[in-house]
Order: sequence, then C-alpha cells, then structure tokens
Amino acid sequence: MDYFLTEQQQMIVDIARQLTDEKIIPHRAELDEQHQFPREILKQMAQADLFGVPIPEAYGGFGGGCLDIALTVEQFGRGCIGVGTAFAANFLGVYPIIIAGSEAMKEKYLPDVATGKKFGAFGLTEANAGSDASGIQTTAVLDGDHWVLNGTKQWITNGGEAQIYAVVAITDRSRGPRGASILVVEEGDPGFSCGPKEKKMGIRASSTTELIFKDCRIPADRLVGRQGTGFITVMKTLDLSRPGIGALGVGLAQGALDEAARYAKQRQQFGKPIIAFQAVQHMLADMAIGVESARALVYAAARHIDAHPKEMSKVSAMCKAYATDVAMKVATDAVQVMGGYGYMCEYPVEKMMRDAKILQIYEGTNQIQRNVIGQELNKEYS
Ligand code: COS
Repeated sequence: MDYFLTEQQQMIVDIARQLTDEKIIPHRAELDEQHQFPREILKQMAQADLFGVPIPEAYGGFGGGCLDIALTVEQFGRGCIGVGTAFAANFLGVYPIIIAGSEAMKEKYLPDVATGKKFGAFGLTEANAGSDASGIQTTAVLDGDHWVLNGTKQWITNGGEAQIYAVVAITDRSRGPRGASILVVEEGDPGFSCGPKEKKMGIRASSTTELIFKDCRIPADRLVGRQGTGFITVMKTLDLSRPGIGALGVGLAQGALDEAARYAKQRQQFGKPIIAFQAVQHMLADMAIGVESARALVYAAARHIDAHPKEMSKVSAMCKAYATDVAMKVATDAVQVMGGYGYMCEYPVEKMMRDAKILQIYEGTNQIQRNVIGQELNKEYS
C-alpha cells in the first residue's frame, strides 16, 4: 500500500531495510541463543547515520519526527525486535532531554547520541512501581551542588550498555506525582552500578538489568527541566515513544507473515502446496489484514503526533495496543501455519512468537494503554 512517504522517509526505509536484511537477519538466531547484545550491528546503524533520525538538526541529527523513527524501527522489527528494542530504548532515554532538557544539557549529550557514540537508557520501573509509575521509591536529595540518589530500578533496557541514563526519582515525597524529577546519571558515576543481565523469554539480544544507586552523587545540573516536572516528562516521553513499539510490532508481524506465506507456498500436503487450501489462505489473509491495518494506524498516529504534539496520548496508546496485539496474533498464527516446523527453534517464527509477547507488556501494558484511551474518551464525552 502506498503511504505517500517523502523522498527522505523512503531513503530512511531503504537504508534500514538493507541493514536489516544484511546485518540483522543473518545474525538474529545466534544473538538470541547467546543472549548477546548487538554491539556490532548498532555500530553499523551509527555508520548509516540512523541514530541521528529523531535528534534535532541543531545537535547534529536529522530532526526527524515520530513517523521517521517508526519507519526505521519497523524495519529492524521485521528482522529482530531484540535488536530493534536496543535501538528504540536508546531514544526513550534521550527523549526527556529533548523534551525538557536545558540548552546546555542538549549540547552536552545530543551530538554524541546522534553519532551513536553515546547510548541511552530510561530508568523508570521499580520492583513495586510498574503500571503505577508514580509509585516509585528511588529518591534524589540535593546536598550542596550535588544530587544524591538512592534506590533500585528494575528491568531497564540497555542497562549496562548505555552511557546516559534518564532516571526518575522522587525529589519531594509530599507532592505525589508532582514530586518526581528526572536526572541524568552517567556510566561511571560514583555509587551507580548495574545488576547482572536478566534471562528473558524473548528479545534476548537486548540487555535488561537493574540500575542500583547507593549514595550516587551527581552534579546538580544533571536535573532535566524543573524539579517536580519529572512525571509529566515521563508521560510525554512514553507518548512519543509508544508508536515506535507499535512499529516494532508491525515489523515483527510482517516478518512472521513473510515466513508463513513463503512456507505455505512450498510445503506440499495431499499433493498440493498448503496455500492452495482455503483454511490456510484465510489464515494468511487475516494475518495480512492485521499487518496492513496496524501499519496504517501506526503511521497515521505518528503523523498526527508530528503535526499536533500536544495531542499525543490517545493516538499513541491506540497504535501501541493495536499493533502489538496484532503482532502477537500474527506471530502465533505463523507458527500454526508452519505446524511442527514452526515450533522448532530452527525456524524464525518460534523466536518471533516468544519475542512478540513483550510488545504487549513493556512501555505500558496494553491494559494500561486502554486505560489511557478510556480516560481520554471520558474527557471528550463529558
Ligand atoms: N502527558 C502530560 N501529562 C500527563 C500525561 C500525559 N500523557 N498523563 C498524565 N499526565 C499528568 C496528569 O495530567 C496529572 O497532572 P496533574 O498533577 O496536574 O493533575 C499527572 O500527570 C498525574 O496523572 P494521573 O493522575 O493520570 O497519573 P496516574 O498515577 O493515575 O498514572 C498512568 C497514569 C497509569 C497512565 C501512568 O502511570 C502510566 O502510563 N503507567 C504505565 C507506565 C509505563 O508505561 N511503564 C512502562 C515502563 S517504562 S519502559
């Protein structure tokens, strides 16, 4: 389907597609088996200038929008959402600086992110604060010209691999969500360490660790924006980032459909290729409808966000929930079309089905997305 992309957007797609075909797909099984972080692939993404896509031009990037980044990660998602997650979570760690950071902070960090020299991570979730994001316990206390952080973040993507961590901490417990702030912690800061890599069902190429702060001292100017505005910046960051998760889902679903359709054409049973049977054709048709409708919603939502940055929440939540539910369904159906072969680790749809599950969970469960949509509807119809 023609989505009327600009020349620059088509160029981004072509570069990301080639990188996915040549560098991600041939290595994805090995990265998954060895739980290996894709450092070499990320270097190649940097050489292809893809880390600059959403960074403003003033700081060495392309100044691309939500759609540009969605187009990029869709391609990576088609190859491996473990690799795509490492790439996308980098921006989750950097969006708070773009949204609310001072000029000095932007100048300090963004040019190195645009070139891929520095890599980001986002520290929000804690053991007892997942969906209830404002329930975090990590604290940051001002001591002279330093903040002192104490607490532990859990399940942080790019933990141990990033150099820049946007960490959400309570700076005034009496003010509820208005008492949270975001601070930039750098790799090597005293009192900051990462836990061991978690073992996961899927996206094993991505790194997931705890972030541990024990009297971690960082300079006062690492506060992102004003004190107490952290929760709002977190929500805006997630609004901006969630279409990228939807796009990873579109990519994964496309990859699973491609595998299932190719298999159905060459697999012979009862004397003919199984694609000749209506039962299989209908499954493939439903998968194709899912992929195309998810893609259309992700692109439309991303375009809406680029044009109306103050109206992000509902469309962002809609496309994240829809496209990732589609990804889970299409990956599961791809395994079904491929039968016993699909269930074997030797074929990529087994990994795709394991990988797809996280899309419905991270960056806000799909139940939380529906809460966000419901709350917006409640406001609209009041
Ligand atoms: N943009 C701007 N401001 C927002 C906002 C948004 N998208 N969403 C909420 N806010 C504001 C509210 O307007 C409110 O401001 P006031 O204090 O001025 O009233 C404040 O933030 C608190 O909002 P709310 O009361 O809705 O917060 P809740 O604690 O009820 O939490 C949810 C809302 C559940 C939506 C939020 O916690 C969430 O998104 N949770 C999921 C977190 C998540 O995605 N975790 C994944 C890990 S990060 S990879």
